[in-house]
Parts: sequence; structure tokens; C-alpha cells
Amino acid sequence: MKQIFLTAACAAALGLSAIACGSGKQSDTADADSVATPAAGLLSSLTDVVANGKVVFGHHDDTAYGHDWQYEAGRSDVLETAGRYPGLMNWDLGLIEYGDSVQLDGVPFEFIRAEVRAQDERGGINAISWHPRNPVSGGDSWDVSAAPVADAVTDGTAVNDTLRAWIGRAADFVASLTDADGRRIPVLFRPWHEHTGSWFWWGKDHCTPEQYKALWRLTREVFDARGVDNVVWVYSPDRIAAAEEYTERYPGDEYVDILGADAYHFGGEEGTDEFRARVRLQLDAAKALSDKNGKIIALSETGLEGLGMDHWYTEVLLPLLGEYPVAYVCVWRNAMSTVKPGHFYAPYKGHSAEADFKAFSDNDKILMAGFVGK
Ligand code: BMA
Repeated sequence: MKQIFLTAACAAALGLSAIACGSGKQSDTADADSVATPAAGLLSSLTDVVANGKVVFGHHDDTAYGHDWQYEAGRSDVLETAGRYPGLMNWDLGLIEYGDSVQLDGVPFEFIRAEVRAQDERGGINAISWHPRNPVSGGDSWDVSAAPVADAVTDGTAVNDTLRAWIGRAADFVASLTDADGRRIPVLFRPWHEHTGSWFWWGKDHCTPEQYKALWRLTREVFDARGVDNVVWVYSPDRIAAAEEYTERYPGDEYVDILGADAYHFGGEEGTDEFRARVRLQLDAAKALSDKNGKIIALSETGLEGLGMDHWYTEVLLPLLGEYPVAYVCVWRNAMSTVKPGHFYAPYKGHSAEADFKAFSDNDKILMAGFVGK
């Protein structure tokens, strides 16, 4: 990943959130106090992507496993169907909070560290999501039997101590992602995602807007106290009933770099119109905020589980990407069929949507690995 030097003014022009850019250390004099962060380099690349009318294609856990394989060096269902690795790979930190060595879907953290570096070396980018466990019930992210956010954001409580420690472990892992020269590799980080739904313990029915915003502030506080400078922060609401819901829990421009949207296609062919409407409602809201604050936007998670439509990529996704200046789009994982049958979002070798996916990835607009620095 190319490194760039920026002044505070440049960083502001790029829309980089204040703290990631080293606020507090900045001055108005360009030479006196230029800042160079890996995060700024990544944001700059993505700003170029948007300016050139392109979109980076991403896939979760791309090289960890696929439809019928796992942990085979160099393998990727996307590579085997599109002919190239995705431009973005997403990795999830679930269970890092416990200090475990393997994340929630069985991927070793050391594997993730190596793959982040490999993806960086091939001219692609990396993103990180996090499904932490419920700090009160001990259940998973989807366990909403206890609502811990109110206590978690209140200093002096046991849950606050726990969450600070958990976020600290996530921050330490992210800070430890380095290239062969020891330089930190920038990543997109998308904490507390899909909070406009109520399926996660940080979701809308389980905390107030103020508490949710405080959760972001707490997260930034812990990362920034450690000097983690390789994070581009992504805000990613899921479904909303009206545009106002997109901003209701927005933590503020100083905490966020990219305005994302998570939106899945449900119900196969029949669900297409509903999916389009949902993506448009969310991206219209992201775009409206972006018009005010200059941040770039993204379709941070999407997909059609099981890919039951052979032309979904060229006929549903690609036209939608053409309607908005999104920097990237990321589809979810291809679980091994023996572990979670039918849970895949990119085709695999021999799947009937293979040719369509290849055409999608070959489209001029779509960026696969190798795009960085070009
Ligand atoms: C969900 C599914 C689960 C997985 C979780 C975290 O969308 O893919 O099987 O455990 O994400 O990666």
C-alpha cells in the first residue's frame, strides 16, 4: 500500500476523520507538522477509485475457505471463477475479545494476519468486521437476552472495563497488521454494524441513539489511546424505514471516514424490486450525508445467499453500482457446503452463475486485486 504524506488541511479535504489523521498533533503549517498515516493512504486510494468512476469488489474470508475446500494455499472461489482475486478481502475479529487464537468461523488469527499481508502485496485492500460476544450474557453477537450498551458506555462499571479490554484486544490486533518492512497495513474497520436492525446486542432496540454513539466514542478512545493509525472507519447501518434513520445514530464526522450500507437480497427473483428499493433508500441517505460532509460512500455488505439467480451480478448488482458513487462493494462468505450448506454469495467453479460473475468482474467499472497504485 503506497504511503502518502498529508497535512491536516489535505486530510480534511479527503474527509479523513480527525483522530485517525492525528488530530491534536496537527498544525496549520504544512511543513512543520505533516502527518502520514497508513489510513490516509487507503482513504486516498479509495477517493481515486470514486473519482475514476470505479468500484472495488470485495469478498469475506476469500482465501480461508470456499464451497468445497478450506485452507489450501492460494485458493479462492473468486479467483477460480473470475480469474483474479477480489480487490478487497474482509476478515472478522469475532472472539478476539476473548484472546482466542481462532475467530468465530474457525479462521485462525495468524492466518488472517498472513492473508492481510498477502492481499496488500498483490495490490488489494483489506476490511475488518467484528462480531464480539455479548459482554453480559456471554452469548454471541446475536444474543439479545441482555442489553449491555448502557452500562458498557458508563465509566466505572464492570461492563465498561470488560468492553475497554475487548476493544483493546481488537485494536492491538489491527495495529499488528504489518507488511514485510514492518509498516502497518491500512484496513477498513466497520464496528457495531447493522445497528438499525435489532439482531445484534448493539442494535436499535437494545440501546438509545446516545448510547450507541457513545459506543463509537469509546471505541475510538481505546484505539486512539494506542496510537492505531491504520484504520479507516466505516459506518454501516442496515435496513431503514426512512432516510432520517440513517443519521439518527451517526456518531459524527470526527469518528467516521466512510458512509456504508449493508443490504442483502432476500426472496430470490421475486425479491429483486424490494432489494433495489432498500439499497436505494440506504444509499440515497448515505449520499445525502456525503453531499454535506464530503465522505465517500460504500455498499459495505451485500449478497444473494445461495446465488439462485444466474445473472444477479450483471443484472441486479452492477446496475445498482452504476447509480451511486460507491467506493467498494463487499459480498459475504462462501461457507463450505459441509459446514453451512447453501451459504455462499460468490459462485464457485462449476456453479451456473460463473460466466455472469466473470463478466461482472471483467466490467471496466469493477476493480479486482492489483488495482492499488495503478
Ligand atoms: C453470518 C453467517 C454466519 C457467520 C457470521 C459471522 O452472516 O455467515 O454463519 O458466523 O456471519 O461471520
